[in-house]
Amino acid sequence: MHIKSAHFITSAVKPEQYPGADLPEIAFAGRSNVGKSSLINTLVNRKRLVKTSGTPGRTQLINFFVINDELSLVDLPGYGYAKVPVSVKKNWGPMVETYLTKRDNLKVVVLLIDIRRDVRIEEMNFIDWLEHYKIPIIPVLTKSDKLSKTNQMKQRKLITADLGIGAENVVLFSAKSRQGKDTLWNKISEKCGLIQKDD
Ligand SMILES: Nc1nc2c(ncn2[C@@H]2O[C@H](COP(=O)(O)OP(=O)(O)O)[C@@H](O)[C@H]2O)c(=O)[nH]1
Ligand SMILES: [Mg+2]
Repeated sequence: MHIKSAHFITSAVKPEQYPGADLPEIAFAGRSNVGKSSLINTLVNRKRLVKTSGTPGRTQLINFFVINDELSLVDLPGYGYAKVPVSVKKNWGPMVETYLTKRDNLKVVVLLIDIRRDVRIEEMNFIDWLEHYKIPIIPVLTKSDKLSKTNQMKQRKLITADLGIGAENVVLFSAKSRQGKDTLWNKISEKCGLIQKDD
């Protein structure tokens, strides 16, 4: 994907605050600290389009970005971070569910899971829920550089078995080495009906 422009558009907590819905949209979801901001920055070749978090789980807003005036990217607030106040946790579900069910231009959810971790109940519930609403998912295993190639393959096998999908359906990604960047763009482009122009 050749990135000509990448802009922050707005932050929202409710539908009235969402920007227009005329571009195909991709949402990114995952637990706090999974590497979501870093993944988005890597995808769009920007160091700080999305802030990487010193205090994970604090940003409880839905952030919208536009890429090349042709694609909308959405950074969903991370879930499952223990230090987030209960009041903030309570808002996460309804806010994200409203977004996911009401956004007509949403094409796919990129679901991030740390390659070193097990699949937890939150992720299983979230996946069931996305499937129920027929929202396509691209699962991504983040921070692949933290494991040797052998352990990457082991974890991929374990995690995809837990998710009940084929091992080839998951993208191994590293913001550090950029592993998986082109593969992920290809999958996103396919879901959004974009014509791929490589760098
Ligand atoms: N080694 C390594 N560290 C990463 C990678 N992606 C993110 N991190 C680190 O993980 C922490 C959380 O990253 P961030 O992108 O802010 O996660 P977010 O909370 O999901 O948005 C930061 O310290 C990042 O530098 C990666 O691919 N490899
Ligand atoms: Mg973040």
